[in-house]
Parts: sequence; structure tokens; C-alpha cells
Amino acid sequence: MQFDVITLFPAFFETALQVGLIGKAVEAGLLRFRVHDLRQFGIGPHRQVDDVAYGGGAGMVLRPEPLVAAIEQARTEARSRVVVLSPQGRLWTQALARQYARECDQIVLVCGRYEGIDERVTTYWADDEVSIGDYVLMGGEVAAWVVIESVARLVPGVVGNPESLALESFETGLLDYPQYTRPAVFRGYAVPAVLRSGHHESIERWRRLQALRKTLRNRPDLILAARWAPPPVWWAWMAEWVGWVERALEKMYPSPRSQEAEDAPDHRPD
Ligand code: 6GU
Repeated sequence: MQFDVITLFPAFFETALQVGLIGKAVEAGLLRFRVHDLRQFGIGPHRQVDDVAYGGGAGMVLRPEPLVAAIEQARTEARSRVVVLSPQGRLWTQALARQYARECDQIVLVCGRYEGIDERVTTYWADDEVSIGDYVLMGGEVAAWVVIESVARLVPGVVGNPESLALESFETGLLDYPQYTRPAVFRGYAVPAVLRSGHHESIERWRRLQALRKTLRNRPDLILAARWAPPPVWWAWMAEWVGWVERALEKMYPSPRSQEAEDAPDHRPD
């Protein structure tokens, strides 16, 4: 698997790539990384990468030229995905990680900064826009690393024992059961006796119950999601319906902008 990261902070990834299972997988040639410094693609003597937003508002927006130049340099494989990391993206999940690991030879991760990136990059040069959760980060770098780790560990050979992939949280639909190791008693707190009984059937039953308890307490949405998830085709129907409503509304209230956009003089906000 080839990972390409486009970022204003290449240093963020330096150490991360060298340590742990990812560092080992790089040495073994299972994973390959290229980190592209967006600044190198900046415009003019100051290597400018951002500008004020059309329409006003606080903060700077990343310009399309450096981003697209970097994407075009990065994308080298046929089975590649260009992924923009942004809080407006669709939620990153284990299911998406599995899909990427299966379908891609290359993932190009575009890290946004400031107030965001020019939407034309997302619309016309990216295959996906991804968020890692409902909170706001200062940039896409941490999110890119989350995507890298979750895909990398699904690449065959990266994780030594493939059994440890199968039974984990989000693969079973429940959170993991609690684990214990020695000592049997620590500061007066004992390991549950059943785990030391050697009775495998009881251990299995106990673990299943604990997994359910923990999921019910910490992530009740997972239990609902497993039972109530609408079939994917419903989402496709809904998207089609939204498109139909949009077109009907456009006919009722024709937008003057749809003609204007073509030939409007290019008024820059400066
Ligand atoms: Cl991908 N980027 C930023 N800036 N914030 C986020 C995020 C991404 N995912 C969740 N919050």
C-alpha cells in the first residue's frame, strides 16, 4: 500500500513513520510513504498557499493551485483514492477502512488547515471527503494519521497475528471485553475468578456479557445501529429524492447565479 500525504507540516509525520508496527512494515516494504510539503507548491516568491475567502468571513482558505499540483504529483497508481480530510467529510469508520484496504493500492491524503480548502479541489480532484468525528481539529494531520493507521493494520502482513484483527471492537459490532494480566491481586483488587478457572465455556459466556455491558453503558448507539441500520439502498433513494427536490426548486425559483457564474468578471475581495 502506497500512502501519500499532502501537508503544510511534513515534520508531523517524520517520527510516526519510523516507530511501531508501521515503522516495521515500511522497512519490510509492505507500506510505502511519501510526504509532500504543500509549501513547495506555493505561489510566487513567498510560496503563498492560502488567501482570503470569497464572500468574506474570518480566516484563510487554501488556494487550489498548490493543492492540485501536489495531488497531480502524488497520484501515481491506477487504484488510488484522493481523500480530503475535513470536518465536513463523511464519518471515517472501520467499514470504510476495510473498503480502502481492499480496493486501493494508493491513498492520497490531503490535509486542510486554516478555515478549509477551496471547494473545487474537493469537488473535482478528490474521490472522498472524510471526517474522523464530531469535533473540530486545527488541521487534517491527526485525521490523516488516523486513516493511515486504521488502513495500514488491515494490509496483509502488517499485523503479525491476523486473528487479532477478526474479533475486535467494530468488527463484531460490540466493544471488546475487558482484559486482565498478572498480578492476580493488585492493591487489593482481584482479577475476576472466572478468568482463572480454566473453564473455557464460562469464560466465553462471561466475556460476551461484559462486552454487552460495556457497549450498553458506553456506546448504546452501536447496539441500535446493528439492529436498526437502514439498508444502503434507502440512502441511495434518499439522495435521488433530494436531487429531484433540488431540481424542482431550481425550476420554481431559477437562480440568477447559474448564468452569472460563467461570465461574471472576476472580482477579488482585495
Ligand atoms: Cl478530518 N479535520 C479537521 N480539521 N477537524 C476534524 C476532522 C478533520 N475530523 C474531525 N474533526
